[in-house]
Amino acid sequence: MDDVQQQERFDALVADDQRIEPRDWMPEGYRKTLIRQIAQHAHSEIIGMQPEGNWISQAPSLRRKAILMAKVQDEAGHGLYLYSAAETLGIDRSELLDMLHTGRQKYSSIFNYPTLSWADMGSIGWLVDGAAIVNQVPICRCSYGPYARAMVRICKEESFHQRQGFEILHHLSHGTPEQHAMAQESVNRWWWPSLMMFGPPDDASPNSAQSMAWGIKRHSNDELRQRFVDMTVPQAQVLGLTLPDPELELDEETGHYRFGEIDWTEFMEVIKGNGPCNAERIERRVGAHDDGAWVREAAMAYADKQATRSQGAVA
Ligand code: BYC
Repeated sequence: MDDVQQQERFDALVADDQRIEPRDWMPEGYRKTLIRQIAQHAHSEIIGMQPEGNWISQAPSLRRKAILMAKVQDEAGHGLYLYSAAETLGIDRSELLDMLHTGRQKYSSIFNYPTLSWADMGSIGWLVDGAAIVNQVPICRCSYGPYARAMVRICKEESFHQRQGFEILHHLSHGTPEQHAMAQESVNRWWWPSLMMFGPPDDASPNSAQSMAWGIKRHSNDELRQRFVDMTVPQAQVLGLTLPDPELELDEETGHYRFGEIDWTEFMEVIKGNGPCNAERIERRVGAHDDGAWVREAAMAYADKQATRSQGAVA
């Protein structure tokens, strides 16, 4: 097939809601966009281990500690599925990590905020994982097969994460007045950054139109943000907590909640690297990567030895 026929076949597969697989021809822009988004997503998962990892040793009970450890391990696993999905596009994991470490690829803005209290484990689970689910469920229908399939398992695990965060906050909110205040203070800090996770407003989102035409994104940033607000407001009522937005109000006509203006200047600063914890997160990630060099070397030496053995067996 010549290039025109290849493009026609690709367009037909996307239009017909079929999956594009690694060996299929794809436009260079499609490949690059997927690498950018999947890598950013993978980086978010492994950087996202840090804010919660900081609380494992301070969890209030053995049960809470075991649950938090399992959750943080799940996030490592999500990173691994996603790096594997990105590698099917012809890029090496070490290159992706190098781009993360040198600031040439992004990770989610949300992980540049500090975790100041135990209640933050609840807010991250309820709001951050809640936002992640709303964003990621449609990616299970992404046109690129390996990304879509990775998302199915990730979304199942994220649902558990969201529930455990809700349960932490429910417990605190219905506990002592001090516990309730801790939960409320935490939700106050995480609400607006969670809304920013969905990305810039549609009229300032340079990638959305093309990504939607390619079936990588299924909904716009604003659509998903609205869906998250509509889902979360009733849950806050069940928790007995308020959301820090005086403009939050149900629009009876549309059935959607209206909400206040998001501070997009803060968002831009955070994604440019000037958030409260950007430098700390990257420094710790690079440190962990350097500390793990011996593991990678040992794994390579073992793989080389196995390969030599099996060559010997064939000979
Ligand atoms: N943070 O044109 P736009 C999780 C960037 S982790 C940082 O709308 P796009 C979890 C965007 O990359 C959640 N940067 O972009 C883990 C672009 O810059 P570049 C991670 C952001 O790609 C552990 C520029 O702004 N989830 O679930 O069409 C524990 C213009 O934006 C952000 C994913 O990654 C942001 N929030 O749409 C708990 C989901 N938003 O790249 C939870 C997959 C925008 O051109 N990703 N930017 O330099 C997506 O769905 C899309 O990439 C986005 C952005 C909706 C995030």
